[in-house]
Amino acid sequence: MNKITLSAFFVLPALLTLSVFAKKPNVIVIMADDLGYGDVGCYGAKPKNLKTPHIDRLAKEGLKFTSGYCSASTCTPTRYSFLTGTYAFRGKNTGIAPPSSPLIIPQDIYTLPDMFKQGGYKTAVVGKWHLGLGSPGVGPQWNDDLKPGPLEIGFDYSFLLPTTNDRVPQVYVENHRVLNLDPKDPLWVGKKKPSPDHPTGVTHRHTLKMDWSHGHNSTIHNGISRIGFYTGGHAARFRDEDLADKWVEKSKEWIGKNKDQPFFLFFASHDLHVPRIPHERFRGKSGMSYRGDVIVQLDWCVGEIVKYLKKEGLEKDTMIVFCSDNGPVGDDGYKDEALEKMGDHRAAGPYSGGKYSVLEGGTRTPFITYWPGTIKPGVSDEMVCTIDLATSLANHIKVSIPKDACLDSLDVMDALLGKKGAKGRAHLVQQDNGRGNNYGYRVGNWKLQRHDSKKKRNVVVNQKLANTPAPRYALFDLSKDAQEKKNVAEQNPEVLKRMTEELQKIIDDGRSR
Ligand code: NG6
Ligand code: CA
Repeated sequence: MNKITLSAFFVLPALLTLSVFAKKPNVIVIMADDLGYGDVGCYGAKPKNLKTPHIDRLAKEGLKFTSGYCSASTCTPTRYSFLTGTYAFRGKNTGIAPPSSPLIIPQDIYTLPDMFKQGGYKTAVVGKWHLGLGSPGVGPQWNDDLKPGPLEIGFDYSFLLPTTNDRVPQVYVENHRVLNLDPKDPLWVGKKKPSPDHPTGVTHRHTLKMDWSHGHNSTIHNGISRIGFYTGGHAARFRDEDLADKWVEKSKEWIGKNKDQPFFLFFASHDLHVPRIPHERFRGKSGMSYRGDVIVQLDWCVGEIVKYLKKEGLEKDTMIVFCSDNGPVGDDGYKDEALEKMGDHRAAGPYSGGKYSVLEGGTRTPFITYWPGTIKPGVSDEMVCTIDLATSLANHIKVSIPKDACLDSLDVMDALLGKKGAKGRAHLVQQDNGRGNNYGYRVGNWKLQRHDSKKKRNVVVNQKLANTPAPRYALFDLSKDAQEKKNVAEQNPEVLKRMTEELQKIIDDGRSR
């Protein structure tokens, strides 16, 4: 080989590799908690002081989806599906995770972060986890290594609120360890009162800074009683007020350290989950209750992330997906005046139902893709779901997902990028909580509701349970009836039959990809 061919032999592949890598965007998924379709300005929020300029900017300069979904109307199953690309009803124990839950994503399952790592990315999760920690049957060992957890299912770094902040304990978990835990003051977490005189939301209700309305009356920390009991770990405990700041701080820190190769960051905000405790500087900003103020706080976080990307010169190399884990809820267990101060605000936008429900308001949420220079600004009516991100992004960065993984994650990348004529999903299964409850099934403008759970067989209208029990199957035409009020099953027997069978087939087949 002469000199020229020799150098071409080495340099060309290197250049090719470089150009392939240059096209791999960093990906940040910002997942809000309990944020409804109508809760932000760009999706129609009207209250005068409920301003969301940073989220609105993502929508204005990116692609705003009108049919963007999460796959379940509660947190754990949506997050399970987002990270595994598989409908949560196929998995075990995928309903709302209790404080002592072990990791519910089996370690041998191929995940979204595995996919990114295969594609040469660095991966991190910062914020609310709520997918359990520790081995099956054992659960979290709070004073020891907390594993398996995110690091065992594909993340290089994790900085977590382990469950959800209305559940104990209020400590950060960085990688395998509770941060700042003093071994002389071990952390104990349990289901039962640790001693007869342990103060709780029942015995010390008068001392609470935010009263509970249902559940949430066990151990008190920071003047707020929670689900579950704990003692110890005092040096490790955080203030609810500081969570949002911490997520931003840790995200910036991690991006700063990892910006020289492609990265994937799952920014899992705790806003607007209960207890809704905004930082002091956001109090009263929305003119609504704390529920409004934490929306303003969430918006601030989005602004900080974008500002940081700009500062680091990463804005054009980074795709942001903004979404939510389920629809809105008013009173979710604390007396925080969310419902009282809602006024005319329609948290679920034009839809009915919300968190816990298979009506559109339960899973249709704000969903925005933003990638300056690549995604053309606009609005898309294509149907996309958080469950699709695994396959869509894999195909984009040229990673092939094993055949037996991400069983319900469809490639809708062209739709996410707003390419002309690109199609989203043709069908979507929506679920409420764990296995065997209720389903929604949307195909085009048709929406089938299937109510399996006897105890929940009620139609949720505007976040209140209506008296009329729902029939097992009901059919709605979303083009005329976004609120799912008029069951047209009898008038459309063929559609009902077809959709009922299709839904059953998707469940029975064990996969839809
Ligand atoms: C419910 C809690 C609710 C919330 C939800 C999980 C009670 C009475 N209700 O069991 O407050 O924590 O679980 O929300 O305890 S999620 O967004 O994480 O799914
Ligand atoms: Ca949630």
